[in-house]
Amino acid sequence: MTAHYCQEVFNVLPGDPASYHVQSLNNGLINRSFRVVPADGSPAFLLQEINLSVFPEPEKVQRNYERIDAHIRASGSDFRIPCMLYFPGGHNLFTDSRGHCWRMFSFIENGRTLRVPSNTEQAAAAAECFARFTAACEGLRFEQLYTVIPGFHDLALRYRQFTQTASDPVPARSLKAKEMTEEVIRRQQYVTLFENITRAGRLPLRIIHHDAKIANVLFRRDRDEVICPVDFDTCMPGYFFSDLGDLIRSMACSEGENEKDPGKIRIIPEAYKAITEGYTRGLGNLITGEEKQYLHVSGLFLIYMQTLRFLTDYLAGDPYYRIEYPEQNYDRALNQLTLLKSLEEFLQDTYNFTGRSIQ
Ligand code: GN1
Ligand code: MG
Repeated sequence: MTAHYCQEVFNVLPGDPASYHVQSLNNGLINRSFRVVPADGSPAFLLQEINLSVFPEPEKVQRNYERIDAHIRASGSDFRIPCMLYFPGGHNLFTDSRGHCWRMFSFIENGRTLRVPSNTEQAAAAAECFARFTAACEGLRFEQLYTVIPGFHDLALRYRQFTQTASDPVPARSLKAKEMTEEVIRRQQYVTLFENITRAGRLPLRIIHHDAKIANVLFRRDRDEVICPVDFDTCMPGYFFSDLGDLIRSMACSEGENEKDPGKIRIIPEAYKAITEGYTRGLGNLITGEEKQYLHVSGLFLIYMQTLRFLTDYLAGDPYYRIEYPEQNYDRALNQLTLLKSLEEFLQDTYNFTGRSIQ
């Protein structure tokens, strides 16, 4: 899937449509991304096809990006996010004749992404960077952003979606997932805890990235420094634990989320500590006493939620996440459940913390 797939985009861009060199970047589970190099020597750019079944209103996603970018630039912060590029006529989206929807960003050349961090400094730097992003968004009024996916990180909603799907699964899949389904149901206490914490209004709403995994961090190629986060499609008001939890999920784990062998998966204690410290540092004096008190629920909530989401998708016949082989969502769910168990043990042993010990 390369130049031919994107051809209509090049027809509307200046120059010879056949002169664009296209490289597929298979890094997301939702959108498709390409690095495009124009033959005339102008800078490469990132071309993305937005997944319309996940983002049925891409104009809102684009508008959010523009508002966030404008706010950060005006705030005086030195924080930067990639530059959105425009199609002729000043449009930030292009829809081709098949109904595929495209957008462009400047391509950051000296960057790299990691599957797992290779040291705790990387993990701390990435965590601090997402918290600094939220801090840089301070003052942006929530009404200025569209809620692109309602209930996106609502654990209670994700649990309901799971139970509904589990009661009417794709035949033959529920048997294989029986044990995992039971393990997930046994942890329903996390849903209750989530409801107690969020309904009590004890935590401040902030602008949260909502996909703060390591794959969405650009590191410098030549040193362990973060350039910026990427993939802002799900930026919406939310709670700190969403980003801190995804950071723990993806960076305090010995393996990536596509690892098939659960025997290799475990929490890395030093990384966990580096991430929580880095995130706290990045929020600076914005962090509240309640956020500090609930710090350790972050990883539990998000890893549990991701287990539910992969398992739900598996039971439903894979309508949501892009897969490379038939049982991949099962393997991903098992990967996350294994990580969750390892985190539960670690939190209990290190901080005497269980989800049950707080109200
Ligand atoms: C999806 O955008 P992408 O592919 O990085 C998903 C996240 C999940 C993640 C799991 C819009 O992220 O919520 O945590 O996969 N994004 C959406 O890796 O559902
Ligand atoms: Mg994403």
